[in-house]
Amino acid sequence: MTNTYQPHSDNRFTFGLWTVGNTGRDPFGAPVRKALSPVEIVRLLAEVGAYGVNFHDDDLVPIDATPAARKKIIADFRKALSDTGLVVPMATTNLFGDPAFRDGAFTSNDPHVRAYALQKTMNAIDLGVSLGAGIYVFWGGREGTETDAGKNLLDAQKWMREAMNFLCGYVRDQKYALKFALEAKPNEPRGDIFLPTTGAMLAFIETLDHPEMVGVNPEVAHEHMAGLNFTHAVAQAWDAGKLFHIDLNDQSFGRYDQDLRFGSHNLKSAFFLVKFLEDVGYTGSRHFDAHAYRTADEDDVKAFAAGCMRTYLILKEKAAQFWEDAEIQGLLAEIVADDGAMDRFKGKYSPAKSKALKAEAFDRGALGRRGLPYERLDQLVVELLMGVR
Ligand code: GLT
Ligand code: MN
Ligand code: MN
Repeated sequence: MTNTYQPHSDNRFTFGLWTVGNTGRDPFGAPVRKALSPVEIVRLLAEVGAYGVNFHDDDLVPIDATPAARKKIIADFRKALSDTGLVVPMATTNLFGDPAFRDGAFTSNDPHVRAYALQKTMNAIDLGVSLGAGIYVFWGGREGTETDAGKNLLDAQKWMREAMNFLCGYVRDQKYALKFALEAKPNEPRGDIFLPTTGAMLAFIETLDHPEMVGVNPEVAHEHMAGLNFTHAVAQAWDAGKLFHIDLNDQSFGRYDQDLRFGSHNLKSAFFLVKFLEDVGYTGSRHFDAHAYRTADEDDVKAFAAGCMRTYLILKEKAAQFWEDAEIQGLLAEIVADDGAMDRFKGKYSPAKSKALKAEAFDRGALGRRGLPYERLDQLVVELLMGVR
């Protein structure tokens, strides 16, 4: 590996404790790797050059830990952070693992579960903030249904809104400098998860009491599972000023949630994503929410983590090359050419403009005869990615 693609703290590359800590357990088989302690994971991430580490409350402190055990775990974790220089930019709550959440957390039909979910989240927010988190992710894996016979869908929306409003109130009350990032997923583990896409989350946010505190955490795999274009979702979030965090991984369409190494499946869409993030100057965490193949041993897990970051950096270099490539830029200039003749119709509505536009004669046939060299342009991008340009 060359040094050019060495991760740097400016890249804001982060991993969750649950990502490199994944033991390979799946619905069909037992763990294949030993469970690493949070301290061991921090050391592993430091070794491969990551910037930060994120966690769910239960990843760091087991849900049934005694107060004494909790204290020791947190102290050891803090020491590992200061020994390695890793930071904690994001934290989140596990609202899906415990059997209590079998029918959801904030949208469970049981008011006791809904109240417990709020309590668990407030405690987890305290923990995350105490370790430095500035972003708090909400992934509602169990918020959904298998059958719509048993849940009032409008109540579910209302409960979700009330929970977010309550927690925004809590954060404001504590004077925490913390923002929320909502992560959508269409299904798995529920048959259908509520607010299944980034677009749905963006619309929901506008119904909250404090929309300015809440943005999104789009995940590559989750939009790809639904057959959607992830970069388009990210662009919409960016345009709305809501791209607070991002989960990078990969996924092939029509499969279960694979959480593959970034760029390992669809290199071309990974390229357009990296290009977008670099073009707009996204400065948030680039969080890899992925895990190694079940065939991996500990060394291969390190190769997996290093690979996520290296692929990102290589694609970043390719994105710069895209802007420097004269032939590509020539075609782009041709595609977006503007002779200025339509300037008088652009921008805000005015009665005079609408009148002039209605009177304009358009040559519809000529408009339709104009071809666009997208084939040539795309082939150049493919060749750039294949390393022959
Ligand atoms: C879980 C899920 C991810 C979420 C994590 C945050 S946990 O692994 O598959 O997409 O981002 O709760
Ligand atoms: Mn996922
Ligand atoms: Mn995720």
